Amino acid sequence: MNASPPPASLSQLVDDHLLHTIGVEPRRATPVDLVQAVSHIARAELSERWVQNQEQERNGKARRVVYLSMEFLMGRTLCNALAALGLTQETATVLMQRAKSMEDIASLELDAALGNGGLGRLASCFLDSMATLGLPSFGYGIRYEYGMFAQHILNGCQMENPDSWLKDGTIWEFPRPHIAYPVRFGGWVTHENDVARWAPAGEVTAKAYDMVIPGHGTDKVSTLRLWKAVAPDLIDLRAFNLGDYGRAASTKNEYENISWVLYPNDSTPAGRELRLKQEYFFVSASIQDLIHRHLEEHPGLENLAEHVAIHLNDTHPAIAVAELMRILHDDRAMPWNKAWNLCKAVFSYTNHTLMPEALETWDVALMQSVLPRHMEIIFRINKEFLDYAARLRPNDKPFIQRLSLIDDSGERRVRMAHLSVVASHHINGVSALHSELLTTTVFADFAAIWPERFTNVTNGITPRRWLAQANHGLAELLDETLGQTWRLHLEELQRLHNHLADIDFVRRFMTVKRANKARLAQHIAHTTGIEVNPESMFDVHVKRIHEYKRQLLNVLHVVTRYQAILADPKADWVPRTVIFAGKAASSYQTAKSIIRLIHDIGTTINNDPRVGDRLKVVFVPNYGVSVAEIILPGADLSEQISTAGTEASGTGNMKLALNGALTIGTDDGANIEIRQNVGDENIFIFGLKTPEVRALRIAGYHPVDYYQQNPALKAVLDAIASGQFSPDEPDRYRGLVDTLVWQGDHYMLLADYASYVAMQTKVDEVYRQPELWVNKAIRNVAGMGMFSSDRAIEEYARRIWRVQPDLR
Ligand code: 26W
Repeated sequence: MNASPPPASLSQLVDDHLLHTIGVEPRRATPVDLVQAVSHIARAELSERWVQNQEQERNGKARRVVYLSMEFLMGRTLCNALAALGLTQETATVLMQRAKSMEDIASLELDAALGNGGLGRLASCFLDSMATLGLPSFGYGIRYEYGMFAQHILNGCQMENPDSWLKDGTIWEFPRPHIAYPVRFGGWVTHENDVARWAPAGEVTAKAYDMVIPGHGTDKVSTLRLWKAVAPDLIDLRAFNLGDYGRAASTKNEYENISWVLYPNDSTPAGRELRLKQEYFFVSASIQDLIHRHLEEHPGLENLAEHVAIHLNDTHPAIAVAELMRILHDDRAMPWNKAWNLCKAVFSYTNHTLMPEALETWDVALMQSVLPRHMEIIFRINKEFLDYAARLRPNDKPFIQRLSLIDDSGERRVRMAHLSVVASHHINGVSALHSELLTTTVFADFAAIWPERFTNVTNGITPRRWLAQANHGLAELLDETLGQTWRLHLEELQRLHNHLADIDFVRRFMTVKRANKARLAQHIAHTTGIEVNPESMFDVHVKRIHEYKRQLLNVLHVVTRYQAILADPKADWVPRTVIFAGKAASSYQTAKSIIRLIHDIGTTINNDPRVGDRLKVVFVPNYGVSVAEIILPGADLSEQISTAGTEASGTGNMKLALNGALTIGTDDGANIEIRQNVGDENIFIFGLKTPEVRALRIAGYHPVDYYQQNPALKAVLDAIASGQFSPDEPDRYRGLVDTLVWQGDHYMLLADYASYVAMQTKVDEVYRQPELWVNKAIRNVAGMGMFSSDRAIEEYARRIWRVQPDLR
């Protein structure tokens, strides 16, 4: 393991950094100074490891994974870095000597929130696992100046504030001023003797900033290289020299805005020119960079596929296919077929959503104007592919139309998912169900042609952040019970089954949960002003706010319970605190309205003296990685209630179960595999299954029937629609209720309502028996071994990338 300096010398190092790097007298150091000094120590160690690692990889001419992702939700770095470097204990001691706690110091760091939700966090968990497994790997993304917006709540409404995470700089990045590439846009293409020449209209420079990703229990690191857009000096200077500073500034901005802001949308593609430019910008820089590094080690590009595996994290980087073709064929004169075969040997692609509205397409005209040569390349790829398909099924025009990379049904659009599939040797979904649905629905025609390309890799999460770091209490208990190796071999949690009857262990498990709930209650009080009782059941629903995730179904249950409590206050109610958190895309009005409804209902219920402690509803603001680290360990019940067939996987479900929460959920995404791993009796599955959802849609779904036939449901919907929770504006939620009762209830909340409410009653019954509950909670933790991102990355490495982990 890692040799770490003893506390005395660490303390000395802290003083040195305070004096020389930060420039303060150690005795007068503020907490901000201290966090900086400690971070510098970790940074220096990471830097050393990075240099060694790069050297080894160069010498070994290692085959590398290149992970292209528009999003990385990194969260804070300090605690993770200290843990990976084996410095946590010593640092805590040194800080204690200075009357500071690690938690207080660590919480001063801002989250790096360069992502929207699950897809971005998955990318960060994967980097952690790639480093830990010693997989030669590079993540590439954008160094957004502004990440995911900060969410504030004003009178129950979501307000978005810019996330200026770089305003004071970040200590964790390594600027690489000499690593820079030109990225070109627009212009036109000419053809001469079969050779295309692209004359671009504009150019921006991509500059590299590296984040070093430490592996745990190893000296290995991985790199996250983020690109910043900078106007080329030349353009600046021309106007500048003419004394036209205004124009110089505006030209500069026009180019540099490419890396300014993360598109805060996880459901509908933005479809805007700036987004397309972002995608091409980071992809082009990354491909140029990987080619440059390849050519440092090899004489040519013929063997590129033997040395790099390029992974597309969803279709956002799919333009990489056309970019690599352009570089190989146009710039380096490789014959088209040879270049295309190389592409197919290099790329692989993960799909993260089945929802048709989230599948990316680009207007052909827009692509022609921003990337004229790439559009031509896509047309040629399409033509050759469709010729091939037509030979397979002659005279089947609808088949060809369905397969085409170009959607001709209206304004012509490029289907980025089709481009990704055609170019990839492997395509995977993110849970068993999702991968199966991919091959039977959106990609059914492709699966008919190339069944061998389609596979599944169920998502995973890193136990280092989501258990060791987020839940010190449980981590310590596991260390004492199982030893420390579960961090790297999560399947060892299985051995907890041997401790189910160990009264001391069980009692300590309960004590840990109780302490985590107290910590969460404090956070709730601090951020919302609402006092909640840690003795009550903490019922947690945290994730992006989206209709398909059905926060509204949870709300229906809450109101049902409220009405039932009022009707029968003397019944033996299990006290519950229902905890929501999550952001709504800024333009997604329905999601914002759901946030407001949660607040309105909370205000009514929390202040109703007839309810007392039996029910509380809170909304924790600004959900993100660091807030999740507080909420997840304090949860008793995990809400995973998407309409069956809509949630590709979910990863919050894994994080909650790993922290000892029981799941109430539908037969959807990774819930199904969680059920298989924890056992049917330790999870509360309800509602329609995917085929039943489909059958009901086909047969004709009439939500109004459910409304009329279920008096409890009707009472709940009537109460919301009539303004019982919004007396100052009685019609505020009529529209929301109408979408359910009268406008088709697309996500079938009303169809699942009865079985959901019944299952919640079962949850209460189990919770009333603390020994039974804790037994199930322990079995959940014990069953989570396969949901480590290490397992997921091992599968990618072996089955998709064919890369050998350089093991520990
Ligand atoms: C272009 C707009 C956009 C941006 C992001 C559309 C769609 C996305 C992502 C697909 C949203 C996302 O985060 N998807 C989630 O990915 C997780 C990791 O695989 C899954 O666990 C979630 O089920 C899936 O919703």
